[in-house]
Amino acid sequence: MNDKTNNLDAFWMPFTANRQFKAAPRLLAEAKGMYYKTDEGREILDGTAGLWCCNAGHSRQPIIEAVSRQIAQLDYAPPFQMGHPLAFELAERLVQHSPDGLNRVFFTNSGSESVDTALKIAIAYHRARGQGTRQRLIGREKGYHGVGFGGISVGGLVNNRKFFGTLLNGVDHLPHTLNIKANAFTQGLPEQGAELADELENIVALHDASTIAAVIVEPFAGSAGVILPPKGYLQRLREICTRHGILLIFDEVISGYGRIGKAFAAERFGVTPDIITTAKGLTNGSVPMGAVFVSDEIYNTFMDGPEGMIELFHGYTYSGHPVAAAAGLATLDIYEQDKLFDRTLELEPYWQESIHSLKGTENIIDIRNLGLVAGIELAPSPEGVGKRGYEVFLRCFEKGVLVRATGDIIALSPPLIIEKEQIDRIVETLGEAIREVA
Ligand code: PXG
Ligand code: PLP
Repeated sequence: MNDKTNNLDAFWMPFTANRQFKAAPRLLAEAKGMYYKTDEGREILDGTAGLWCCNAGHSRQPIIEAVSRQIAQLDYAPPFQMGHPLAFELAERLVQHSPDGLNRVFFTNSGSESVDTALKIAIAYHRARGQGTRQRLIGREKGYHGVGFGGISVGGLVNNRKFFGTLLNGVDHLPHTLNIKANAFTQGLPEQGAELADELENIVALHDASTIAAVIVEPFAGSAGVILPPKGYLQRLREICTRHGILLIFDEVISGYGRIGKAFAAERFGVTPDIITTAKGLTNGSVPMGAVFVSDEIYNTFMDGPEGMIELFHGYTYSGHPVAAAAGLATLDIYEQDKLFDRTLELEPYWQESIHSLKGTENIIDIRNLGLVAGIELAPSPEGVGKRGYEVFLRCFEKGVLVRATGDIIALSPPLIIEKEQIDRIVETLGEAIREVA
């Protein structure tokens, strides 16, 4: 075998410019709390909670211990027609945090699988209650719902779609809600744009409600560069869905588990969907796991046939994996004991003020924030879209701060354990990097 660091050829990296990366790799070797350490021993302040997932900070001792204990006691148990206690315990614990009425949990291994699961449940639900013509799925422009065929079909990021054929049939899209002209530099939710939800009425008029199963949206769009819902927008979507018997799915893979100061964005926004998809923060990023929260009404509809019948022909080898379940339980303990969701709300004003202090910096054309999330949008460089964003990301990494660039938008989503001095450091570093790259 080759020596352990030098041969990077075999691993085809996801969503990465492989040749560029392998020519100048950035390798993370350790993590603790708010910091990564590179393979060269450089400390990197984590401004992104990994990839929006390590909400309680890195390598938390209770999670390490729970996972170690569990793998020694029960490494794996089949989830089909068999069970193990921790999966039931985790589901029970999770529904204590979910909105009223969403008391059933289906386990997956990722956000993409959670989305696929939710879309399939939505279509099968309508069929189970005699409305099998409801098969259409409505997503939104700029939406990100993972990379399965279902998710990219309802998703609205063109690069994630255009290379992969014809995708699912019967999908339509709402318009996105980004309107920099009207809402630039708004702190928190934008005032303008609730009426964009009314576009759903036009889609319903076009296809007829009897053909539509579900609408799926991120409560705020993460991957597309932090696009927030205008005030009243989600309420309107909810009303229109209810009026037409269409299920509303919130994809909370990023917004869940405290990112905007409540267990779920549904609670923060006061809008209850019929299904919530989650992953990432569920196990603090430590072991892959996703969870789909489903309303009692949906679950009960499936529980109607003969008792010996399998009600849903769907599931994963690793649904409710014991080691992931142990990680999930330990993660929930930390969220609860450290009151990290409340902490997020408490820090939000400081975060907002700090991030918006960058206003006026050359090339920043918008700043958006909510909870412990921010999107800083840069004017594209004349040399091409995404170039400036990538350069800023690199500079920040060289200066010891991890940020995320999607195109020319810098997204920030630090662990919820962040301290004010660390917020200052992220904002200062980012400001410097943006000025240097100008
Ligand atoms: N739905 C949403 C809303 C997401 O944000 C997924 C589904 C898919 O989850 P998995 O676990 O299959 O990756 C996501 C994932 C970014 C970025 O840079 C965001 C995600 C993944 C990778 C990068 O913003 N979100
Ligand atoms: N492909 C094959 C050949 C399989 O046997 C299985 C599961 O048994 C799968 C795919 C699905 O794998 P998973 O359940 O891990 O999603």
